[in-house]
Amino acid sequence: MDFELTDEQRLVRETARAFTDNEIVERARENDRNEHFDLELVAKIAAQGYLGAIVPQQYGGAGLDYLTYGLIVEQIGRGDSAMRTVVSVQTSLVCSALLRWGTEEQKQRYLPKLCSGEWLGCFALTEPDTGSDAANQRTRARRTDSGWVINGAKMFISMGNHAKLALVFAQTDPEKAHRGLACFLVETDQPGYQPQEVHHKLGLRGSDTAAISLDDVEAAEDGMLGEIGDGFKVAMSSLDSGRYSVAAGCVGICQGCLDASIKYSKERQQFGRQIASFQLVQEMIADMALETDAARMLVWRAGYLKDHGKPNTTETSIAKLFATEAAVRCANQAIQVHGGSGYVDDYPVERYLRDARVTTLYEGTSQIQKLIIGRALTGVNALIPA
Ligand code: COS
Repeated sequence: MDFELTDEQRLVRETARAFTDNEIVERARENDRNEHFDLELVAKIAAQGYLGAIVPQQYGGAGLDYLTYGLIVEQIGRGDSAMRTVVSVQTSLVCSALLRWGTEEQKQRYLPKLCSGEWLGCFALTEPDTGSDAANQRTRARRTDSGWVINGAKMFISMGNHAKLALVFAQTDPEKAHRGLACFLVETDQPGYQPQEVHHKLGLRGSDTAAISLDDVEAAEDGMLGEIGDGFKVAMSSLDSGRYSVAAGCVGICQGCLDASIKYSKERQQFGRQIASFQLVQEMIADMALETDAARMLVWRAGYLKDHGKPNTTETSIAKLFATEAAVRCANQAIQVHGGSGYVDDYPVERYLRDARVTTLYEGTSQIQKLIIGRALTGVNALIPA
C-alpha cells in the first residue's frame, strides 16, 4: 500500500493519525450531539499546520505537496468530517483560490492569517436558487466610484458564520453569463454581511453552515481575484482542489468504517462465536476493504497529477465520485456489521453515514461529477443544446 510514500509523507501521516486519535475522535460525538462548532479544536488543527498545508512557507503555510495534504485530510476525515470540512474549505477552496488567482499583495494580506487560523474563510458560491448551475449567479455586483457594492443571498456556506474573509461570487453583467462573473474578496466585519446559522442538518452537525444575506456589501476596486469575468474559472479551479479534499476525507470515513467493523466483529459474540468468524460478516469487511483501497488509490492518483502539474479535473472528479459514494456504502455496511448497536451513537458508524451523505451533494453532486467525466471522455458537453 505504501510503496509510493516517502519517509516524510509517512511521518506526516503518522503525526496526523495520532493527532486525530488524541484530539479529534474524543470530541466528535459530543460536538455532533450538541451541534457545536468547536473553535478550540479548530485552533489546535491550525497549530498543527493543517490549515493551508499546501500554501508555501513564505505565506505562512506548511509548503506540503497535494499527496501529503491528502494523507492529512484522510486522517482528519476518519476522526470527524465536520473538522475535515474546516480544513477542506480553508485550504482547498479559500487558500488555493488566493494562491492561484491572487496578486502578491492579496496573498500577503490574507494567506498568513488563514494559515495560522487567525481568520477563517468561506467560499460563497451556492445560492438558494443556484446549486449545480453555478454559472447562473443571482447575486449582483455593481461598480461605484470607490469600488463594488454586492447584493444577493448565499446558501449552505460552510464557515459563513465565523469567516472573516468571504470569497463572494457575483454577476457583474448578466448579459455575459458565466463570463460576467467575478470573485470578490469580502471582509465580513461590515453591517451588510448578515449570516444566519443553518441547523437541523442530517450530518456535519459539528460544522458551521450559514445562509448569508448580502445587503450593499462593499468590496474594494481591486478586491477581486483575477479580473472581471474570471469568477467562474476561479470557482471551477478551486473546486478541483476542494473535490480532491472531500474525496480524501471520504477515504478516512471508509477506513474508519473498516477499523470499527473489524474491532466490533471480533468483540461481538453470537451463536457462541465471535461474529468475525462468520463468512457473511467477513464478506462485508472484505467489501469495505476493497472500497477503501480503491478510493485511496484514486485520490493518490489525483494528488500525484496535481503535484506534477498535469491536468487533473477528470481524475479529481473520478476520485470524488467514487470516494464519496464508497463512504456512504461503507458506512451503511459498517452499521450492518454493528447491528442494533450501530444505530445509536455509542459507536461512530451512524455518524459516519450521516456525515458521508452530504459528500455526494456538496462541491458538485455525483451527477455533476459524471457529467464532467462523461464530457471529457466523449468530447460532448451535455449542457450545450445540440
Ligand atoms: N478549471 C478552470 N477553468 C474551468 C474549469 C476548471 N476545472 N472547468 C471549466 N472551466 C472554464 C472553461 O474552460 C470555460 O472557459 P471559457 O469561458 O473560456 O470557455 C468556462 O469555465 C465554462 O466551462 P464549462 O463550459 O465547462 O461550464 P458548464 O456550464 O458547461 O459546466 C459545470 C460547468 C456543470 C461542470 C459546473 O457548473 C459545475 O461544476 N457545477 C457544479 C457546481 C458545484 O460544484 N457547486 C457546489 C458548490 S459547493 S462549494
